[in-house]
Amino acid sequence: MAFELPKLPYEYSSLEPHIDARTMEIHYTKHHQAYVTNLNNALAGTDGEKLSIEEICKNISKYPVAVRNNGGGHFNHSLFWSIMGPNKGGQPSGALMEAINSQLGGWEKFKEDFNKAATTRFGSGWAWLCVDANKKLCVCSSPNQDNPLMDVSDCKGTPILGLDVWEHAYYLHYQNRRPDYCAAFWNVVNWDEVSKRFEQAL
Ligand code: MN3
Repeated sequence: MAFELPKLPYEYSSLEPHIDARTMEIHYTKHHQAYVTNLNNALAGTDGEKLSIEEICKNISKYPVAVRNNGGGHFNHSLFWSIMGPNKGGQPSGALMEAINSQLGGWEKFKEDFNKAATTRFGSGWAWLCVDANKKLCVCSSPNQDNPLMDVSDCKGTPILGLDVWEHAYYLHYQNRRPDYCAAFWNVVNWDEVSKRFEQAL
């Protein structure tokens, strides 16, 4: 079965003023769609067509680079849309907040480390909050469309929060001001979804 663009759970304009509607529309309908189309083309006629995107990522070293780039792009953007939403932001609660406090040095330290991962990633890539193999939270970044599920990744784990720092994600509104985009991101994080992913990863 071919991979499909997941439905966006809100309007393009829903994340304004933090992420503008035009950026959302192009990002979703052009960039993400291209990853899906190119992934399907790269997997056509292979056993990969029967697998989930997570299973493919976990064994990505066995696939051609087109699957790594486009499969990563599909997984990463599907996660990205889901962990944002209108009227979100604030802080997580419950078990996730307790884990941030006990494992990542608290809320402010976590935000600082995540922002640093996002702003210092050279070129294109992603910043992540993950649950690692020991069920502990960790913050890291990856280049291009790699992600922590991939067996080739330096940073490994189950991503529960991700921030796209490719220029296509912010250039129309923020131009070269990646730190401003990273700061604005906190206003649209859907912590209920991140918490759900945290519980599932444990
Ligand atoms: Mn993108």
